[in-house]
Amino acid sequence: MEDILQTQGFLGFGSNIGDRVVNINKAIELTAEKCFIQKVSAIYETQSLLKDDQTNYFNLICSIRTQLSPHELLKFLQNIENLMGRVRNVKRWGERLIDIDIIHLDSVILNDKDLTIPHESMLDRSFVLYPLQEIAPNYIHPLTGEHISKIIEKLDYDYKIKIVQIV
Ligand code: A4P
Ligand code: MG
Repeated sequence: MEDILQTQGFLGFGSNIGDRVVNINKAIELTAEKCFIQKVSAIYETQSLLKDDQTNYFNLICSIRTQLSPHELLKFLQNIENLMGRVRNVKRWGERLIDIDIIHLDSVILNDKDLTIPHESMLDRSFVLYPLQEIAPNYIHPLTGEHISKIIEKLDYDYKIKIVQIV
């Protein structure tokens, strides 16, 4: 019964300040307090969206199951960002200690002032799509109906994505 109530989804983690591996691992550990972590992708290094002189980002996707509603999940994840000391930058797409985005939640289609699911920019972002394909190779986007491999094929730019080898 409990399992039926759980939503399956994908979260995206990003960091480009401080020890990026430590930050992402810490954020996953805190996420696990209210979400069952199913699969975790490798860490991918990418150039910033602004293609400016910010430090490269480390990005990762994980699949989860949770009993939280979409807005409860957003609040919970924003609490983690705050708890970890994220300072919100006035500059759009400025650097950040940790960013946790809800990429997809089951069949949830939502677009209100606080939350858009699936994540509105996921189709253009190599650092979402490659790790998502790694852990969900049969992923189909709920709005376009497209297979993940097709979406990746259509990407205009890959933000110089590469897998980070952790030693
Ligand atoms: N929000 C709406 N939908 C969602 C969702 N699905 N998941 C709202 C999470 N949040 C969602 O987010 C701003 C508001 O988005 C929230 O209040 C929430 O209600 P934020 O984390 O406070 O600020 P932000 O992340 O700076 O905003 P924004 O514009 O959403 O930025 P993005 O799209 O998250 O991009 N470059 C690389 N290489 N890798 C990255 O991960 N990330 C960003 C941030 C910039 N450049 C990057 C990367
Ligand atoms: Mg964000």
